[in-house]
Amino acid sequence: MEDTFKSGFVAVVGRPNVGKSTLINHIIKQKVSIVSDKAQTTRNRILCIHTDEECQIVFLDTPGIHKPHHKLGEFMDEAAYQSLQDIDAVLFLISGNEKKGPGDLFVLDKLKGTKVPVFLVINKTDLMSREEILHKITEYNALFDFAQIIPISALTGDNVDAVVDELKKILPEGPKYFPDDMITDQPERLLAAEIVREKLFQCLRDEVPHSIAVYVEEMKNRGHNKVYIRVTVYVERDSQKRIVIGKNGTILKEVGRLARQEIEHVLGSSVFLDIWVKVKKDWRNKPSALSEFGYKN
Ligand code: GDP
Ligand code: K
Ligand code: MG
Repeated sequence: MEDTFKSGFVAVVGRPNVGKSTLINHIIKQKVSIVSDKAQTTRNRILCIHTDEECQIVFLDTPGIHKPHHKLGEFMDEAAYQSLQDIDAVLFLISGNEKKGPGDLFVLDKLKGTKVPVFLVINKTDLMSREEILHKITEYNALFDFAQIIPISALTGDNVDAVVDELKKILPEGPKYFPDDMITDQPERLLAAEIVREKLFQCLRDEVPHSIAVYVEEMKNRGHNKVYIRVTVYVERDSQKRIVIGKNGTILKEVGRLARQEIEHVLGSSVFLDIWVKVKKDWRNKPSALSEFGYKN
């Protein structure tokens, strides 16, 4: 029998903090190295590329799959819809140790129209009993016609290989789109901005203002293995600025600490992270502001 190489694009979706980044880090088993400086938006980016002897899987982020708000919501929603047209499968992640919430249901609703296989990944099984895992499977089976349900722990790595194996089964025959050693196309700036944005979501949880944009203003080397990064967090109102900064600056300090750690890990150098919060009124409804933030190209 002839060996055929398989390849394809897989969208990774799920509300914040379900473990998408942790899973991706585990799949590529090394820190993300930067391979390209090509300008692109944050709308439909490559999270990572898995390549082995049999297949290449390009994992894509689809940030548009969350509740639309204002103009930004429209742009992102369209992009999200587009991205669901050109892919071969969807990985839908949930936190198995938490009750399903509106965030999970919203994402699931968005997936209803897709024609490609949707895989449910029940993450954080290290925090669950066997009974709880079985219960989750039954619960979600009733909601959607999943191609497969895969319980994993992205943290411990338990059953993560099954994700790649199951995807491999349904991928079409295809070429190697990217070189073997390329594992992401994210420019450093966007990566840094994305990490800060994630930590904001993590620290603010439900309080996170919908109108938030993170922009890396400056990124430069400062001596050997030292990087200075200046980031601006844009919000629409003073009240939102106060939320982001937190009482006595505690929230922003924690965001900075967590983001710095992760950026250092990703870049492999020590980082001085300088985060500022600025109010830019109604930025989402101004097309000029949108293009400034990179949502139009
Ligand atoms: P994302 O927002 O979906 O990308 O989620 P992250 O990958 O950033 O993970 C959010 C939090 O959940 C982090 O604190 C992770 O360490 C934690 N986490 C992710 N996967 C697991 C898991 O399998 N088990 C446990 N216990 N924690 C996890
Ligand atoms: K996160
Ligand atoms: Mg993430």
